[in-house]
Amino acid sequence: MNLNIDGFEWDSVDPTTLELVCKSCQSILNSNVKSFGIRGIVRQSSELANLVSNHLKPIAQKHLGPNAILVRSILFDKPLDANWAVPWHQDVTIEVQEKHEVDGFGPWSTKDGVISVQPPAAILEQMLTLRLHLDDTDGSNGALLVDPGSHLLGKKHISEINPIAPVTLECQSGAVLLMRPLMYHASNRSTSGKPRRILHLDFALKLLPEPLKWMHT
Ligand SMILES: O=C(O)CCC(=O)C(=O)O
Repeated sequence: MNLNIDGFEWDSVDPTTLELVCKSCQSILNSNVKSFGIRGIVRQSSELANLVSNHLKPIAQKHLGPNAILVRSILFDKPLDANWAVPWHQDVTIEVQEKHEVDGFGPWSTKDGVISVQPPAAILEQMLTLRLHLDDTDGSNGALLVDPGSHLLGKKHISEINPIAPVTLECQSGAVLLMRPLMYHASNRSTSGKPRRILHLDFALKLLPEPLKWMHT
C-alpha cells in the first residue's frame, strides 16, 4: 500500500514502545469518566508526549518532512457501553486555539471545549494521520473501513461520499496506520467487546494563516 496512491500505508512501533504507550494511555483512561474518545490525550501526560515525540513523530516526519508538528491527539475505544458505528466520512476539521474569521476557514464548531474549523482543502491535503493500534483489531471490534484512493477525489460534501471498494483494515497491536484525512473512512460497532484502543494523531506543517494557531497537543 502506498500513502499517496491508496491514501494509507502501514508502519509499526517496537514492543517496548507499545507497552509504554499502552500503560500511559490506560492510566489516563482509568482516571477519565469518558472511555471512548479522549481528546488532547497527549497533553495529559508528559511521558506519553515524550513517547509520541520520540517514536511516532519521526514516522510522520518521514512523509511530511522535518517541519511536521503534532496538531491533534485522541484516544479512541469502542467499549460495549459506548459503542456506535461511525458513518463514511472524511476528516475535514482541525483544532485551533481561538476563533478568528479568515477567508476559506469555516464552518466553526466546538467539541469538548476545543474550537474546530474546516480549513481549505489544501491544508487537509498536506496533513497526515497516524493511528497506533494498542489492541489487535478486526471486523468484530470495529476495525477501520477505508475506500482506497478516495483521498484523490478532494474534499466532498458528506452527501457525496459513496465508497467504491471498501476494505477492512485488520491488524495486530503495535501496527501504525498512516492515512490521508481525506480518504473516505468509517467503522462498525464492536460486537465482541474486545478492547479496540487506538491512539489517533494528526500531523501537519506550519501553514495556518495569521492569526490562526494550531491547538498543539
Ligand atoms: O476510530 C474510529 O472508529 C473512527 C474514527 C474516525 O473516523 C475519525 O477519527 O475520523
